[in-house]
Amino acid sequence: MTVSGALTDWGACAADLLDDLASLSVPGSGVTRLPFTPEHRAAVDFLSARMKRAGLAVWLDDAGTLVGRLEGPAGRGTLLMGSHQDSVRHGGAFDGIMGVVLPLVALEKLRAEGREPPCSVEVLGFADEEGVRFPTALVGSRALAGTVDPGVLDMEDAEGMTLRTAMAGFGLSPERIGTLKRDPGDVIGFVETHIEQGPVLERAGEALGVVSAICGIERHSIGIVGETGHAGTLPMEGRKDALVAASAIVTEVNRLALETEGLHGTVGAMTIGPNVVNAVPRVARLTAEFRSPDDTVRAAAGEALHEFAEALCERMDLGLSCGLTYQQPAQPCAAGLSDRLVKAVKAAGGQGLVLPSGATHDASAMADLCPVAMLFVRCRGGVSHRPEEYAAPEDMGQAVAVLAELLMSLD
Ligand code: HGY
Ligand code: MN
Ligand code: MN
Repeated sequence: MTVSGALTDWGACAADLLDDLASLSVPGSGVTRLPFTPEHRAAVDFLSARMKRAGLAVWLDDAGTLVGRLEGPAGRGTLLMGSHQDSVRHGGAFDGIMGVVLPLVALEKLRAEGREPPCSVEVLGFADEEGVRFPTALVGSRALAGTVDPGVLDMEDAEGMTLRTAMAGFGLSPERIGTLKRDPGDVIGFVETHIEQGPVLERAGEALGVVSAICGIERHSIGIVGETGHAGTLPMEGRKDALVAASAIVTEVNRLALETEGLHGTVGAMTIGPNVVNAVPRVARLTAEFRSPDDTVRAAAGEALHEFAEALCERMDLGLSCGLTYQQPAQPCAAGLSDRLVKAVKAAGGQGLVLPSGATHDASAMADLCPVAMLFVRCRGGVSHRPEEYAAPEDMGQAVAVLAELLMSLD
């Protein structure tokens, strides 16, 4: 904690906490903290202690969401804040977790100034937003919104462990995730603070921005089965090479996205078998992801890809399984809450820039429960999902001040 007289450098305080949290990771480059793992447990323990020290009541709900609650005046409702604790593999130290730390530090700031929010406040740390370990995502936020599909509990990670088993092993009762819906009558809204993960604020010379809308996303799991054989003796004619088909699908995802306005398409994960240098690949498993601010554009791309894969595997006499495993519609942010954020950003010296989000967030799921707004923090070089991801302490300090003023504006 950096303290100079009565004035605390809240940005430096946040940076110190994020430094500590970044070490709660699988060893290796960047941060790797997947849901329902020892690293997740270490982050929950670290944040719980800090929340208790800030005077919050703390618990872990049965979806694995860490909740820190500051009770406010009766009948004044609750403002929910927070983001996700999980990271991608070899990711950055800010994506998600910064959105748990900054509202917590904002509450510490108000407490240090002897100011009490005019409503109850909860700081939430969702377990799994990235969907890296299991082929689903937003389980925690969807549980609070009452939209979670219990079927996701049977989804498996790469080791064959189901989400249900992983959650039970984390000390949770996963069968209760359908009971966690919050009362919309009590929830004022959800405000998520997040690193921008793009270059817009840096190019505009702005520390903070307010999100207009969050893009939609869908993910497809694709499995291809052919025949293996000796790389030197199996004739080229008529080979049933699963990787040749997978490569054509990767190229098609890229072509669709390049040729369609406002569409992003990515194959980020693939495995092949038997994966040996001198045998023809028999199986290939890959995930194809499409994103767009326009849901019809995104869905059309998903359908086009399915048709392409079916025709290709028919031609090559290969087995194909292709299923949509995750989707989240595009989501505009709420005008009222966003306007309050813009006002607070301007009061902190910013322009109050408003920009769309190409990344997806828990706020999309929370919008089924309550009004949502997002505060973006400048991201150095627009780099994210990489160890070099970085937000400056002074920008985080401004965000803390904005969140504190937003809370006090709810009077
Ligand atoms: O992939 C995303 O947009 C987010 O970081 N989960
Ligand atoms: Mn991310
Ligand atoms: Mn994120």
